[in-house]
Amino acid sequence: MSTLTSLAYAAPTHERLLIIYTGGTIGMLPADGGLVPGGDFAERLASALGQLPVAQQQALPAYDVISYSPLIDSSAATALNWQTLGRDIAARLTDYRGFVVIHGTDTLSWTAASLAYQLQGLDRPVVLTGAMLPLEAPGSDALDNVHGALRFAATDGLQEVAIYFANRLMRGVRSIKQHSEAPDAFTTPSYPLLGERVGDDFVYYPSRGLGVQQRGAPRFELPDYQGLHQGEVIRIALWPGMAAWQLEAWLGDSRVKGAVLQLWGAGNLPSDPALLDTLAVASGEGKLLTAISLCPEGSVHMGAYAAGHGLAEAGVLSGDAMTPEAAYTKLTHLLALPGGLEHRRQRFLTALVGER
Ligand code: ASN
Repeated sequence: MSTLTSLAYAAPTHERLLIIYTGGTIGMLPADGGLVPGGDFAERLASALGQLPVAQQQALPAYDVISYSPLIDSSAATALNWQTLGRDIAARLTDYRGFVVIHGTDTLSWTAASLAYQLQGLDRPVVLTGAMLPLEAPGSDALDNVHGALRFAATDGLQEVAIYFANRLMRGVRSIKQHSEAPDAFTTPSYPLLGERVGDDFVYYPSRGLGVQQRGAPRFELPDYQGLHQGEVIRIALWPGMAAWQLEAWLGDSRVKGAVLQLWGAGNLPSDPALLDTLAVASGEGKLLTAISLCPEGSVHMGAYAAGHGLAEAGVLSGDAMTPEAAYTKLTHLLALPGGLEHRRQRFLTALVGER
C-alpha cells in the first residue's frame, strides 16, 4: 500500500471518506502490451473531479486516497485480495464515514460479496466502483461512476457493501457483471436497486437497505483465507452430457474443500445416478456443496422435479437465488472460519447479509 493524499480542504477524518484504489481499467494507461494499471491515481482523480460542474464539486465529500501496490487487473484477484481489503477497511473503520473501493470490473462483484461476509453488521457505507473505460479515455464512464460512489459513500443510513455503476446503487452480495462492454455492466437479478442517480440527485431507498433488515453491533469476521485461494473452492457449471467421471475428477481431489454447482433451471441434474453418488461421496468426505441455478434469475427448488430429487439427500445445500459470487465467497468464508461441517451448513442456509 502506498501514498495517502488528501483533498485540498481540511476536514476531520471522521467526516471524510477513504478511497482505496486497487487497479482495474478505470485507472489504466496504454502500454506496449495493452492497457495496464496506472499510478498517480489521486492526482488524476482530483483533476477529473475538477471537471464536474461547480455545484457537484461542492457537494462532494472530502476524501483521502490509498493506492495498493501492486495495482492489479482484477482478473488476477484471489481470496487473499478480498482479505486484504476486509482487514484494511476494518482497521480504519471508525476513522472514516465511508469507503470507496476502486476496482477492476471483471471480479468486482466477487470482491463485493466477500467484503459483505467479512464486514457483517457494517454501520457505514462501503461502495465499490470501477469503469469500462479508463479515466482519461474519450467518453469514459469513470468520472460518473466515481462521482456517484463518493456521493453514496457519504450517505447516512447506507450500512452495507454496495456497488455503484452506471447511475445505480446495488447490493454488493446480490450483484453480477452482466455485460463485457456496455456501461451498465452490473445488475442485481434478484434484488431491487438500493439507490439511483436521478438527475443531479443521488437517491437512497432505505427500506431496501440492510440497516432496516438486520442490525446489531458490527460483528466483523476476518478469518484467514490463506489455504482457500488456490482452487480449494470450485465452481462447476453443467453442460448437456456431463459425465460422472468428470464430476469425480473435480470433486474427488483431496485439495477441494467446497463446490458451487450450477444446475439446470430450478436445480436439475441429468438423470445419471452416478452423478448423485459422486456428490454424496464428496459431501460424506466433509466437502461443502451448494447448488444454484445456471439461470441468472430465479431460485433453485431442489426436488421440484424428479431430476433434482436426491440432491438434498446427497448433502447438497440449496443456494436459493444466490449469485455464483455470493455462493462461492460464502463457502470460502465459512471454510476459513473455525467450526464443524454441520455448523457451516447451518450458516450457509442462513441469510447473513441479505444474500438470500
Ligand atoms: N480487466 C479489467 C479489470 O477487471 C476490466 C475493467 O476493469 N473494466 O481489472
